[in-house]
Amino acid sequence: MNLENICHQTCALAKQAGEFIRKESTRFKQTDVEIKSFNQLVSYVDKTAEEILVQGLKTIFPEAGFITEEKTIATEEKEWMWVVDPLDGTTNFVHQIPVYSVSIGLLQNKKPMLGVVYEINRDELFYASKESKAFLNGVEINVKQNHDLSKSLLATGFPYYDFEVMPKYIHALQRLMRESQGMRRLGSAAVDLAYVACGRFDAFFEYGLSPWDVAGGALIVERAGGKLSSFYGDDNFIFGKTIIASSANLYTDFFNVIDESFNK
Ligand code: 2AM
Ligand code: CA
Repeated sequence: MNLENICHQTCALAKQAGEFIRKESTRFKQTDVEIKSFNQLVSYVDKTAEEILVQGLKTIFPEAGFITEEKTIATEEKEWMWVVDPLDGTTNFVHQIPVYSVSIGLLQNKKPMLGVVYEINRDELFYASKESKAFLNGVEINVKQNHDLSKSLLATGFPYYDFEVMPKYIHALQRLMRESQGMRRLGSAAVDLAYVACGRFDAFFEYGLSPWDVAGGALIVERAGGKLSSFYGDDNFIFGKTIIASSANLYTDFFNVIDESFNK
């Protein structure tokens, strides 16, 4: 088992799937869109990209099982699991907003060991393994050094199906709008995490996410020197549906806002 070698091959595969998605974006039609469930869009592009990834990942590391968004392969509990979102930011893709990505994580006993996020339109490949630093197109990346929430640029994803905790979310937004330099909503959690890792965003938070939205980006943030937790401050951020990712310096101040909004 050579994580570096697996990471290298996974990067090449993510780019290959990304090239397929980029090519399809020019001929994609609105009639290709299917509705999976409320506000959950999908098309042949997501499914075919996932098939490309699953085939390739099986060859790269045959011992690992899979958790994939489009369920082109059954989930089988194993020590090692690939966690795959073939197209993170499908809503953007469908509306021709150019922020979407391929996201791949590899977990061992549910802990991230490798992460690859390929942002397709800017041709930006973010990756890290537990045994390496984090990189963007071959250059080492690090989270921001800023200590000051009032100088920070933040990212989030708006709730799109679970509206019960909306008042708490709005409370957090109100505070962060006043207390930070600004807030962005890109529409791909994997890209949000990659942007925290490379210091474009100081911090990111979202609830209602699935493992495939975050498994790839989370390790990249960690290896770039950032901090991750759930909204409750624990490490259940891959399967627990809430995530905070932040530069190390800002984590406590950022967490305090989320904690005060959601947990008090
Ligand atoms: P997806 O495109 O792979 O589904 C952003 O809020 C995150 O939530 C993205 O990672 C996106 O991943 C996921 N998401 C799922 N459905 C969404 C929707 N209807 N609107 C916005 N984001 C959605
Ligand atoms: Ca997706």
